[in-house]
Amino acid sequence: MIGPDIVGIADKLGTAADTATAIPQLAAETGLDVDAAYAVQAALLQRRVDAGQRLVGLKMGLTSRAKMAQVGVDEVIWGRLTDAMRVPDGGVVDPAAFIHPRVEPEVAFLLDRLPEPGEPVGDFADAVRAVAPAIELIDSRYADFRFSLPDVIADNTSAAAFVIGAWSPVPAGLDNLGVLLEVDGRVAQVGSTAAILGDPRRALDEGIRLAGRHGVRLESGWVFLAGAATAAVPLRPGAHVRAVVEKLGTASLRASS
Ligand code: OOG
Ligand code: MG
Repeated sequence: MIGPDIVGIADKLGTAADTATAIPQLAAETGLDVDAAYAVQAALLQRRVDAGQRLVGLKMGLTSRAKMAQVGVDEVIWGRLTDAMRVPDGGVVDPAAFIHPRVEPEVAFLLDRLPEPGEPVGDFADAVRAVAPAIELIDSRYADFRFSLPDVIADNTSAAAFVIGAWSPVPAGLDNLGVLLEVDGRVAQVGSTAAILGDPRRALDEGIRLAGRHGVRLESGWVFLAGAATAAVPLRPGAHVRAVVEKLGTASLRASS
């Protein structure tokens, strides 16, 4: 049996991102299962590397109930981050470069010494050099921001851009820190780091395990986004967005008008 056209599907998704043009969902029609969807994601990353981008880390998706409920998919997923997706803290993004951008508050880890594949993160403080508040800008390439599990995996879990605030040493407890997402100075979402798999540190264990299944090993110096603590909100032109994480500080971005 001939399987789905992995590179052809990656090209469709890559072009949709490059031209900020939504496409219809494609997993059902092309017979894409979860494994084939991760193969598409890898091909999509290769396309970016061929265009001169560099892999700088991984991101988790749907590690909180709020996110699962918002998109109607209830499996933890992971995606890839490149240098071109990084926006400096306080930087400006052009919403017109995206299809229907949304922003969400996250916790980022700067990876240090990673355990061997298959080994759990024994001492988190050894595995992680620093932690920071972050904002992820997600932009599903599918029309109406609607997708199935393999669709969203193939689409690199809607990854589009990210902002990381100042790094700090890992504090004693990360499991119940208050999280706010502010838009134009008003609170748009309220949550807690407890929403991220009970403790964002668990997201790292999951990331190592799930990416390991596809032969991807996390590396020292990589950024790791643990997943949003709250639902995402649409990014409107001119908006000023700030994520605040108790003890860790803030990360912000502005959308040009
Ligand atoms: C999928 C990506 C989810 C998160 O932090 O949960 C994600 C989506 O919502 O489009 O990045
Ligand atoms: Mg996210």
